[in-house]
Amino acid sequence: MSKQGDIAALNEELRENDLVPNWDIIDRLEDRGEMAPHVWKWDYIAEYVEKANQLIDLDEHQQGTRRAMYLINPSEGVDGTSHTLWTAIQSVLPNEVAKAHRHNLSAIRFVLDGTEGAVTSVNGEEFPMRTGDLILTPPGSYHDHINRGDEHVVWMDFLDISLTEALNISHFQNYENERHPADKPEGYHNSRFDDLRPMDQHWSEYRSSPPYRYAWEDSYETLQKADEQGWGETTFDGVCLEYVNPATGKGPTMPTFTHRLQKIRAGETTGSHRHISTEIVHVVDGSGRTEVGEETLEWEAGDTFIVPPGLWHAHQNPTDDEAIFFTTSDEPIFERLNLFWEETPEEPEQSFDTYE
Ligand code: GTQ
Ligand code: FE2
Repeated sequence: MSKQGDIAALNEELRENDLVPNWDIIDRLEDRGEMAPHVWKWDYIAEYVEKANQLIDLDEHQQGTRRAMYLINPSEGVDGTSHTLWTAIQSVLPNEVAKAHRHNLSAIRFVLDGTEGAVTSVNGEEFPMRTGDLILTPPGSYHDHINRGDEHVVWMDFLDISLTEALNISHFQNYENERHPADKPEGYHNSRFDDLRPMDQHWSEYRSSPPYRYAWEDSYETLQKADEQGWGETTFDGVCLEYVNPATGKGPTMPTFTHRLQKIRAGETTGSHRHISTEIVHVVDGSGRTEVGEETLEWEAGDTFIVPPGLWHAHQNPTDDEAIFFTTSDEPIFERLNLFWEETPEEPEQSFDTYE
């Protein structure tokens, strides 16, 4: 017996009563925009850093304001750098303070142009900001940035703002004073996570990595050792190491995102793979290109590019010099939700996925 009657009228009546019919919306659930590959070039970013340095006076803005510019994804439907992360370029001038606050967002700094005397203060310890350093600001930790040097300091921020916005939980709180007291000696946090640790050390103090500084000279030296000694080699990412949580010795770096240091050797072309996670790649050194889906992204030192979810990609370094990447991935979110997948030419993804 076939059904009869006015479906459109029923649909309308349902909506008037705060009900939505599945039979009218099911097609739209997959109708999202696709993120396109994109490169942000350092040459114009550097110019805008200078302009912002000249125009923006932090003291004329409210306490939590930063001289930070977000790398916004031009793809429709992406509100931020990716669906999960916001990346910013931030600068602090000599004698300037970016005032104390805290938030439930996870944040990290990767220093692009370090200065003697520039520090980020996290939960009572001042961490020096030298070029190439990675410094963690776990959720809930008070932090301010201060520059006692003679030159500006410039770094990249990575925060999980797209995610906390989607979950409607972003929360910021200014500290009662401009600076949070920095009463801990330099090296306090790193020392606590060294090879020898207190007998009663409990990790519950932090629900993520602690405040921590991965000094560039150590990170880079380890990457070079990994290459020379033949460990850390990967099929798709050159020589690739993860910045681990010092409390557990394992990744991810932060609860919702993780960081890697990569080396694409002179003349190397990596294998091609794809995954549901998004990668934001900052080129620390070298030049080359990355094939992402149908596009070829050309990059050089200082540039930042994005590898969208679900697109096949391979890195190429056709030059005689190494290329170094500081890479950020939101893979931990998918891992924790049991949603992660990766596909390689040899191992096709077995579970169904929505990308063709
Ligand atoms: O430096 O504390 O780019 O709280 C965005 C939010 C930087 C910071 C950002 C922040 C900060
Ligand atoms: Fe902050």
